[in-house]
Amino acid sequence: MTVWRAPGRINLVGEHTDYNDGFVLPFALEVGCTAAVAPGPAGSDGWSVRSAQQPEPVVVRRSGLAAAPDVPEWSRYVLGALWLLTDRGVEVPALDLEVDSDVPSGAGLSSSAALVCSVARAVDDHLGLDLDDAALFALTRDVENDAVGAPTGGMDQLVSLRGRAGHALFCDMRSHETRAVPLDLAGSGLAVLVADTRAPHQHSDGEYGNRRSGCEEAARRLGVPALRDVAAADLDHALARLDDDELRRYVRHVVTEDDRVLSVVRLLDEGRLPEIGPLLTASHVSMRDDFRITVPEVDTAVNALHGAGALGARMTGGGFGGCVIGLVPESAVEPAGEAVRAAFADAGFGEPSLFTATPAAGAHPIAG
Ligand code: GAF
Repeated sequence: MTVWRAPGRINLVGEHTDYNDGFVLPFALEVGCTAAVAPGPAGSDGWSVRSAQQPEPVVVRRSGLAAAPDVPEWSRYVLGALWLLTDRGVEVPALDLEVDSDVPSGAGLSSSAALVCSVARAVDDHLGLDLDDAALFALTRDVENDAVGAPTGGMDQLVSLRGRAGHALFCDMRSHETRAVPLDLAGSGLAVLVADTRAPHQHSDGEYGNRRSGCEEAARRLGVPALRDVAAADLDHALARLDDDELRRYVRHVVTEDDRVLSVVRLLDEGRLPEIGPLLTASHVSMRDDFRITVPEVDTAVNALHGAGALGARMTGGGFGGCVIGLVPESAVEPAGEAVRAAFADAGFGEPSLFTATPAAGAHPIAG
């Protein structure tokens, strides 16, 4: 049996920039998904998938994606790697797969990337394929885009595969080159406090796709391959060339967000972690006012964190609910958590879940 674990993630800054070929700065979490792969029982010729979080196993015949049967969505995140490897000419034998995740689902912490990446690494290892970093990344991104049909941008898979303990991962989403950047929270007496708002992700799939196609349309009208190609210094000029207010707001968010990622990376490289706070907050304001992907629960949590002494706070992930992060002095973790709880109670929102997050390792094998 071959067993791998891959983590969920927090994105420190750089939201909705990945599918614009831009920059992101996520870090891997302790929570993750464990995938175990074993040969199928003698005489079996299919693939069987079990999840500790799902009541029914799923068993399918071996095939490529075009011949894939209709199966529950969760299992497509697992079987996707097998379908796509088959399409790429790999003879995938009968297998039994088992997955078990402790990433809260629907919280915007990338439970799906943890699932996809743990399976891809375990299958690669079990079959001795020895896929390189680029091929593993392409496989995991394609599982989500092609086998599941979610038009996501690849950041989550990249950090789940390549994250490093004690570091954030600076990713260039055009070249897919990555560099670990020190994020020594304890050394600065700071903590990343996470507030899972548990706000329902209403319409999030359609809204995500709309933002993505809006950005692509703006790039087309501006005559650039992607919004990454609009330099921050040329932003005003680019905005003046667009007559659609919605597209102008999208462009302003993406261009300024790319710039914020570069600024945060520069500060971290110079050992100036406490100074990134205002950039995190500016990112939130841009998501709220320009990209318009926040919801009242998220904005309430950000305001409460600021009121309780956070150096900066922002929503993390795709938006329309999910988690907020606050960069807070260690001594303020408890009161800041209480402030979020109190603000939620006052607003009549459900109870949020609060925890601190430290940068952990990306996908790694576990003794089977
Ligand atoms: C989701 C997507 F999966 C990522 O690719 C990214 O676009 C993110 O939303 C927003 O930054 O997590």
